[in-house]
Amino acid sequence: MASSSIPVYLGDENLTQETKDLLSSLPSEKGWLVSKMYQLEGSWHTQALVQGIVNCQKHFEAKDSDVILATIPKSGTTWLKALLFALIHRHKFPVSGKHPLLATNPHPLVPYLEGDYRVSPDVSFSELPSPRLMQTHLTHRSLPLSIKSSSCKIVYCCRNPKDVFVSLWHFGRKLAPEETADYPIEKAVEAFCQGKFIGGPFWDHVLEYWYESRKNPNKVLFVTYEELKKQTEVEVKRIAEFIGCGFTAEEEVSEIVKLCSFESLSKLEVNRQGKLPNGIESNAFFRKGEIGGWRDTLSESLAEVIDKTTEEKFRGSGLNFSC
Ligand code: PAP
Repeated sequence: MASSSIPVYLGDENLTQETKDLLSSLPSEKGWLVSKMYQLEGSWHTQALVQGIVNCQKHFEAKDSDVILATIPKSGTTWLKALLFALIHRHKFPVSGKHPLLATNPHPLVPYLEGDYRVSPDVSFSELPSPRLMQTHLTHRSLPLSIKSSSCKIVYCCRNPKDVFVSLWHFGRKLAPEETADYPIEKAVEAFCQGKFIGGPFWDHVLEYWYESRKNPNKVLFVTYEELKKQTEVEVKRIAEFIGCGFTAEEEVSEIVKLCSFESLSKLEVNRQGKLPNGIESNAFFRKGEIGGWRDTLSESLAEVIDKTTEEKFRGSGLNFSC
């Protein structure tokens, strides 16, 4: 397919010669969202993201006070961005007031590290209030060294792989209808299980952070979308404690939970209409927001294919997803 049909945010503008040289040395494949994706350090990315990752690895300097949200796409990024933003800034922005989340989609409120570095290495996060809150889809192994060596905190959220796949499937069809039109779901499941999708493989991404969280629980907090959904207040308090802004006995956590819930955020005008600065429609990040929502998209046999791969990949790790 001609590159002119690729949405702007997946395009190849602003690529430096250095990136082009690097891209020509990387394994590449046709993806189900983009005509071509490239494998860098074990994961698959668009060409623009490869440039963003390299820039970010070279130039990003983490501070000890930073909080980094890490996810593989479709695992709860939007929800956690909202929750972490509301938690960290709850004294500056009380829920009872004119909260930024009422007027702005969670994505622009929390910078996307390697995404912001796509166009240029000259990125400054100096305008961010302290503690700085940023988000990444990078694997643990690809994180800029300063994130690993500083005392900054990493909150990692994962989600059951069938819901991740289905969420990604619908997102892809909405974002790039022409690119995905001739991509049958059976082929997409196969690609997902082989790890060949933007951000994949799922398994390695999750396992790397899972083991890191066990090795270094003060550095990496492992959260699941499912637990967050089932006992939101408990999990939100645990996250707040971890990032150093725990709740006092008098403080109410329920207001933040309500503000950031799927029901509240998805109804807001700002999340129903318009586009984000990167050109993606704001409402593309709010679809169903359920546990086990995969059932209305995946046949039993395709679900089994993902289950079987999950079982193989997670065997012996202590991780499993039963929903
Ligand atoms: P991203 O990584 O591309 O930013 P991400 O936010 O992780 O996407 O995933 C979107 C999913 O989170 C959607 O799931 P679904 O397709 O299964 O419905 C979206 O509905 C869900 N989601 C968004 N906001 C919330 C929220 N506040 N609470 C629960 N789920 C949410």
